[in-house]
Amino acid sequence: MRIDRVELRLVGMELKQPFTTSFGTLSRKEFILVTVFVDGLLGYGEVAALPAPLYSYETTGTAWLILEQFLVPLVLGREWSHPSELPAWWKHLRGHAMAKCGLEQAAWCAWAEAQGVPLAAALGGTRGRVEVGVSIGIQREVGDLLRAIEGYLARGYRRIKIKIKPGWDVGVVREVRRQFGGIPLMVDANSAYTLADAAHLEGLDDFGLMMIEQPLDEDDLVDHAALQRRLRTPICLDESITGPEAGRRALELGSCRIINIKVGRVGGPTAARALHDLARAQAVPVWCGGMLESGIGRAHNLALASLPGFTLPGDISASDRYWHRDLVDPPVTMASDGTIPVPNAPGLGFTVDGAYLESLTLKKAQLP
Ligand code: OSB
Ligand code: MG
Repeated sequence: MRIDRVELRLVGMELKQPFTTSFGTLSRKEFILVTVFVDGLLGYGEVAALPAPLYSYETTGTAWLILEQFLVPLVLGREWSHPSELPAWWKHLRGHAMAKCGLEQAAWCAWAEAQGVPLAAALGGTRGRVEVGVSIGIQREVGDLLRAIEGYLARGYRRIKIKIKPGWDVGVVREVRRQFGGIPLMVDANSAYTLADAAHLEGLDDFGLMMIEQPLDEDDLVDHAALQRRLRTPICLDESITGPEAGRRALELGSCRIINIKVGRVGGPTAARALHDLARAQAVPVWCGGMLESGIGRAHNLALASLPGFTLPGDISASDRYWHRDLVDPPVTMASDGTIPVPNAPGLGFTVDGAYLESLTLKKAQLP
């Protein structure tokens, strides 16, 4: 197979409600969509990077530059037989996992289509449906949070994740437990704490949380290990797990007991699958994280989450949790039992609404 042409688009979509984490508020999603043209077929990938370097150092701007100047020139016109060959071509380029992922995803999508197999099957997925949860941002008042949780539980979401930060943590979790009892509940700090907060975080141990996600710094596996020794609540790492190697080190050090796998953060589907395999071999549960993706990134996440080691509900909510109108038609929908079916049509398994996509496109580049 050969990629003859790549199209990059900067796409802007308004979120239904602003999403607030310990690092800031997003009210609009701007992201890069990568389209590859392979032997007369199309493949789509979505770059997870946000407009500002708040979650990780990558941004839509850096990803555009790295794709245009380094990654796309490496792939144009070059022969391959399987998409898992591509990461070796850019292994010497440091970092920029999300930019790499967007291009690799597009190659997987085109390859699956060419083979006539669903993306999930191409990756080795075994589940027909995946269990999903919802990630709820920091609210103005606890009452707003309680109402939001009530609404998502009523729709059937299998797990509630609430974002926390200093000042919006133990007291809020207490209120949620008081109101909703033993629902599957977890918290995500996006690195808002330090080891000096360990005694305070021990207060979360009283609430039977499924896990606490990324309490400390991205680059600090050592302090996470120290914190995990003090907490009964399992630590789940997100930002820290930049690839399979980081996952191996974290498990060896005891920095976490659960891993959030985000395909963009780890550098693409091949790395995500390798990380899944490594965790599974050690019986460490993983789940699929999200970056407020459009239906295209969501389709890639669904395929990944169909792998057998994804045993916990993922941050793969239905399209209508984020968007008034999604890029794919029909949108991603969740059944009332809190599961989303994994598409079984060849390739992406969702139809991209070309005219709507065009209307959301802010910038376009054709390479070459
Ligand atoms: O830390 O998991 C995170 C969104 C943007 C950046 C980071 C995170 C998130 C989410 C939302 O939690 C997950 C989703 O629903 O896509
Ligand atoms: Mg997270």
